[in-house]
Amino acid sequence: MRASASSVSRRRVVQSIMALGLVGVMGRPLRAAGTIKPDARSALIVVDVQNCFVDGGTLPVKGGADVVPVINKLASHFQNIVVTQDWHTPGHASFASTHAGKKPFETVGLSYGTQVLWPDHCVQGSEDAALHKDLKLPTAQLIIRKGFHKDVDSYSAFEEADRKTATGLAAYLKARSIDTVFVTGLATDFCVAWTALDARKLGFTTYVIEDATRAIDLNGSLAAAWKQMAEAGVKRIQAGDIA
Ligand code: VGL
Ligand code: ZN
Repeated sequence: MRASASSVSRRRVVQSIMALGLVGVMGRPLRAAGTIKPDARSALIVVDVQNCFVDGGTLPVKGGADVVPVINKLASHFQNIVVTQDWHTPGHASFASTHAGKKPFETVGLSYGTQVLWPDHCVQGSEDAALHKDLKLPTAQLIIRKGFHKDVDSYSAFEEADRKTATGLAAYLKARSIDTVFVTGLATDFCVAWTALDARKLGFTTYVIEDATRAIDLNGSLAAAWKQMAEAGVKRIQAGDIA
């Protein structure tokens, strides 16, 4: 039996949707696989892929090392790559050990607001603070270190936790005409989220590549971070979405 005109055109529509890879899976937003193409105005930001945040480190993030091969592969798609390092002084204000009677993962009030307290981690110049040995980013152009003021933390790669002190990253990117950032690394719900939220605030088109991140997830912090990022217009994508 010959197909009717309407069934032919319906089939064509279905075929072109399939060809574009626009097949939605369980409520995920429809997006063609491999269709986001970073250009000269795009930068990959690799947040805190350091020994401290993987197994054997001082503040290990579950599955943290799994992001390394994903990020190494993503790197080939980017002309601009920025790497960050959490880079604390000994006795840093974000360390529980600095505050008498406090334990890691409790909070304390500091001059700029509530601070989560962490185990001592990523101390400047230590092996713990070094980049993961398997991270291969030979084309990266900038390493930005943050959290080096003893009394102020800095989850964000753009602005310290006092919400006043800039790291200089925004000016660097803008001076180089970069208007779009793709954020990866550790941890999704702290340094990645704060970096992505600040990027939006500063006017960058902002993507977080979810499978190139891993989370700490402290008291629901991961769900809260994704909600805040969605509200701020951060685009949540997967590594396979990048062409
Ligand atoms: C981070 C907690 C403390 C992070 C840094 O990189 O997400 N988290 N310092
Ligand atoms: Zn830190």
